[in-house]
Amino acid sequence: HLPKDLLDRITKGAEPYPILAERKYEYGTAGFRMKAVEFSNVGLDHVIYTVGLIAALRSKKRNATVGIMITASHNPAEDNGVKLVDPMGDMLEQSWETYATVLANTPSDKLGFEYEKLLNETLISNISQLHERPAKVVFARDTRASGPYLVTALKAALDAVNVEYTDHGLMTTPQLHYIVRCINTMNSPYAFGEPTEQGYYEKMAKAFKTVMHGRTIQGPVTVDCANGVGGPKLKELIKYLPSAKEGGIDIKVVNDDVVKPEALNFECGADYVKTKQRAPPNSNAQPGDRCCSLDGDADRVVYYYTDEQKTFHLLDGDRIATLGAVFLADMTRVAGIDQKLKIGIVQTAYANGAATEYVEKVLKLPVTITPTGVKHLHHAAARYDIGVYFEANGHGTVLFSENAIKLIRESEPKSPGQKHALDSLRACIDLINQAVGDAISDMLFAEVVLAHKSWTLENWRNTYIDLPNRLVRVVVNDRSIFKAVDAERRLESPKGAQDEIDKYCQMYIKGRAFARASGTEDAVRVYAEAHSKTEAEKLASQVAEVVRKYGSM
Ligand code: G16
Repeated sequence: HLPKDLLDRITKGAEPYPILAERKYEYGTAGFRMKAVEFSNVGLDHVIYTVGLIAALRSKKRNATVGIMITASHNPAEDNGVKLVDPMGDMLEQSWETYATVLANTPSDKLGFEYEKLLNETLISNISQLHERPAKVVFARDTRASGPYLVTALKAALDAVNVEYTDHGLMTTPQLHYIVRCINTMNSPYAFGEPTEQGYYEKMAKAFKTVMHGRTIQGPVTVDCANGVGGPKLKELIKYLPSAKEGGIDIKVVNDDVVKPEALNFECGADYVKTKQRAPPNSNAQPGDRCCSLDGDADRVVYYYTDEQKTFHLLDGDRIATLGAVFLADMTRVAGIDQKLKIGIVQTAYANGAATEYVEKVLKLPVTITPTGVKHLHHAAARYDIGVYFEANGHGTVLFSENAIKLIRESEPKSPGQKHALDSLRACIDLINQAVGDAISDMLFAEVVLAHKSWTLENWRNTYIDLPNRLVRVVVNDRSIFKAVDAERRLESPKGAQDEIDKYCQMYIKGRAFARASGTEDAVRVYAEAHSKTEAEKLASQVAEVVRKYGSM
C-alpha cells in the first residue's frame, strides 16, 4: 500500500478539478481533446490532472523522463488537449492509453485509490522499489488562452505525487518531443542533442548549412504559421539560419498573431489549406510564389502555389514523402550504400491513389498503409532502414534505423561525389526531427531537396498528378458506432454502411472513398477521390449521406 498521506494529497489536489459527470473521456488519435470554453468547469482540467498522475507512473515504470504537451493542435482555438510523450520522444505506448483513459474517467475522490491500483496491480510488480523511484516530467503548451490555467491543474497533480518537473512554457509540439529524447539519450551512443530550445535551433541550423553545400534556394518561402506557436519559434530559428545572401534561406513569416487567441487556425494553417484546398484568404502571394502552412502547434506542413491562371495547387504530405524518399534514395545510390538499405514509405488511407501508385510503380518503393495517427505510422516506418512516413495532412518525418545511421556514419567515400552524398545524408539525420513529425524541420528538408534538384513547386507537382479528391466532415449523434477496419479503409459497423459506400465507389472511374470516426473531433470524416473533380465531389456527398443516414438511425 502507498502511504496514506500520499493518497490524501492526490485526492485533495484533485478537488478543484471535478469530473464532468456526463462526459466520457477517451485518449484519441493524439491524446485527449475537447472544448475549453468555460475554464473553471471545463472538465479538461480534470483530465489534465489525471494525465499528471499517469505521467508519474510512466516515468517510474520506464525510469526515464516523460513529456506532457498541452495542445489541441489543428483544432479550433476554443479546444484544448493533452498528450503524453514517451522517453524516446515518440507517442505514448498504446497499452498505456487505456490506463490514461481509466484514470481520466475516475472522479476526484477515487483518484488516490485508482492511482494505487494502477501502480500496484497493473503496472509495476515491485511496488516499494518503484514507489521510491523519482518521477521526472517535462511539459510545455501551445498559445491557447486556456493553457496557463490547465498548467495549474497539471502542476497540482505533479506536486501531489512528488514529481520533479520542468515547465518549458510555450513550445511547438515537436520541440517538446525533441527535449524529451535529448534528456533520455544524453551521454549515450544515441545522444540526440542539447535538451534546450537553443540546442534544437543550433542542431537544425548546423545540419541545414551542411546539407545546403553550395546549393541555392530559389526565392523566398512564405510560411503561414496558423497564428500559433510556430510563428515565434520559427522567427527564433531564422536568427540561427544563414540568410539568402549568405547562401541560406529567405523565410517570410505570415499569420503569426499569437496575441489574439481567436485567430489561431482561423482561416489559415495547414488544416485549413489542406481541407479547403485553397490558400488562406489573407494571402498576398503572387502566381508562382512558394508558400507553406504550418498548423497550430507546428507539427504539420503543406506547400502550395497558384499558377498564372490563378489555379491553386497543393503539395501535401504525400508529396513531401515522395520528394524526401527520392532524394534519400538518390543519395544512398550515389554513396554506394543503397543495396544495404531498405527504404519504404508509410501512408494512411488518405494518401491520394496517384501518390501510392507513383511510389510503387515509378519509384519502386514499398508502401505500408496504417490507420490515422502518427503513433501508427511511426511504428511502421521503424521497420524500414529509412522509413519515410507522412499523413496526407502534412504530418510526418523520416526515421533512420540504427543500421542505417551506422552505415551512413561509417562508410568511407571513394570519390568527391560519394563524399558529398554521405555528408548530405549525415546532415539529413540531424536536420530531420526523428522524434516526431516536425513542420519546421520538414519544411527545411523540403527546401533543401528543392534546392538540390533546382526545382520549383511546379516541377515538384509535375512528378505525378493527384486524383481530384474531397474531404467532408459529418456531424452525427454518436460517432463511436462507426467502426473502421483494414487500416480504416472499410467500415465494419454499422452493418450495411460499407455495402452502400462500395456501391457508390463503383459508379465512378477510379472511385475510392471511406468513412471513419475522427479521433480528435466529434465528427465522422469522409474522404473520396475519383477521375474528375465533379465525380470526386459527388462521391463524397453520397458517402456523407450514407454516414448521415446510419448516424441518425
Ligand atoms: C492529429 C494527429 C494526426 C491526425 C489528425 C487528425 O493531428 O496527430 O495524426 O491525422 O489529428 O486525426 P483525426 O482524423 O482522428 O481527427 P494534430 O495536428 O491535430 O495533432
